[in-house]
Amino acid sequence: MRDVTAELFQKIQKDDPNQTEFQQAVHEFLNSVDKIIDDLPHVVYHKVLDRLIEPERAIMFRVPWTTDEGILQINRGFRVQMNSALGPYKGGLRFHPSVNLSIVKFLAFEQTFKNSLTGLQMGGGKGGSNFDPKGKSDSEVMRFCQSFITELSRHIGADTDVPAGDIGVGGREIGYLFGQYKRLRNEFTGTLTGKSPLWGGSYIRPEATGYGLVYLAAAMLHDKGESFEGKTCLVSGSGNVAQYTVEKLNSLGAKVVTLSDSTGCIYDPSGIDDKKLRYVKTLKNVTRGRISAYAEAFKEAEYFPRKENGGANQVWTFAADCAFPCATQNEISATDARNLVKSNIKLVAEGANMPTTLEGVDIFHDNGVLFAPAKAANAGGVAVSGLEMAQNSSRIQWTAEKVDQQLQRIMKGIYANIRDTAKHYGSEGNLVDGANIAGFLKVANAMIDQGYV
Ligand code: NDP
Ligand code: 2IT
Repeated sequence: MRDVTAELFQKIQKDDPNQTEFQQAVHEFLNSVDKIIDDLPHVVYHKVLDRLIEPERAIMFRVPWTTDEGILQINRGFRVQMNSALGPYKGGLRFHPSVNLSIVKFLAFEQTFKNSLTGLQMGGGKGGSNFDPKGKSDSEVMRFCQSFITELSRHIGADTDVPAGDIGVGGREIGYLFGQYKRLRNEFTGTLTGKSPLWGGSYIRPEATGYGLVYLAAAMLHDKGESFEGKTCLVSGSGNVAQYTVEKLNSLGAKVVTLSDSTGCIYDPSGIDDKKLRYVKTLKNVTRGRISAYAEAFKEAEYFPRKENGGANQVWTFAADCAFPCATQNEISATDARNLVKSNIKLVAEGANMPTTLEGVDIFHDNGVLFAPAKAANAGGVAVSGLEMAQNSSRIQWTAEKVDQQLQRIMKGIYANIRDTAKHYGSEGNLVDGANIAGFLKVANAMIDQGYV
């Protein structure tokens, strides 16, 4: 790294030594920006860089709630309002026991550039809680959501900050959050996205991240004269993003052979077809069971419990053409990346946020794997959230076909932008550089126009 970027990185290491996920996201970003910073007007862009890594605002609050047995509970809530240069803060809420300030900051940082790449008017933010929805009743989740939004409602609004879902926050939670927000404010506005299309949501929002991921990956393959027809694919996770990734891959003639959750993974060499996918959707979205049940329902599949104490992630050990990490951050280590390269993987597209470690990304690049970084590849979800905001502002609802067409247009546009930006700045084929540089320049130029705030 050059002096300016190295100094910035040392600063965040010194200021927040425990924020390892945030440091990782910033490190990857600075590595890309480093390649162009000397060619930009010096003081101007340096001064923007040091503002970009500091959230405009970070809110932390307590969330008191009670169990069905009446036992008093407490959790921590967060909202990091990272950057509003391009529009109201926009980004999801994550409910998972691992959530802390480092994770919310890394997600809000990534979100800022992702939202910029969509071409829509959205700033970057992220929030959540260390609340664990697993094993909680519907009424416990409802009381938690009502308490969470009671505090957060002071800080958000349709023109201020518009939250949505992420890990542990889907349609059920958005409904509970929206209902309480409406009572508190006495207004029906588009302050949350991911709402049901019955009452203000956009068609295709649930599908958007997975579909968008496959649209972008298809555009990459198309550039090489290839398609998904007949390709074997690995997908990790089994939640929202994973489910709709499988659905779109199936429709394009690919065969998906894996899914996973935090307890282990399944391998189904005959492929997770649409009938089996319906089973997964019920298992995960309705009965909220474990993926191990898949191997009991379908005898051709095998279940592999997750190994304790690290080691290789089993999902990435099966032979395939393409891989789609759709669970969580750092689920592809250097060892996992080497395993994928050994089995001749052609393409890796990130559905989750930052699922590949920095070493893993280098291994893919060094071995000629087509690699689509999260901030571009999974932007379809927030893009349709942006379209939901537009529909809410104009108080109309578009058809599913219209939203899907817009999503395809946006994902193809993102791919062309990051491919061409990488080439323009001497990093041809490196879409990590393409996404970081394109995202950075748009946000930075807006900040300069607005007086470096
Ligand atoms: P869901 O809660 O619907 O599903 C998450 C899946 O990942 C579950 O299978 C879960 O397993 C697994 N998982 C979560 N945490 C871990 C962990 N620490 N170790 C192993 N497995 C884990 O979330 P989404 O599908 O919405 O999100 C998945 C990823 O996609 C996240 O990185 C999210 O940030 C990203 N993303 C989501 C978007 C969206 O619109 N929802 C948009 C863009 C990105 P288990 O059930 O056992 O916890
Ligand atoms: O990481 C993400 O882009 C999301 N969780 C979706 C955010 C949104 O506002 O739709």
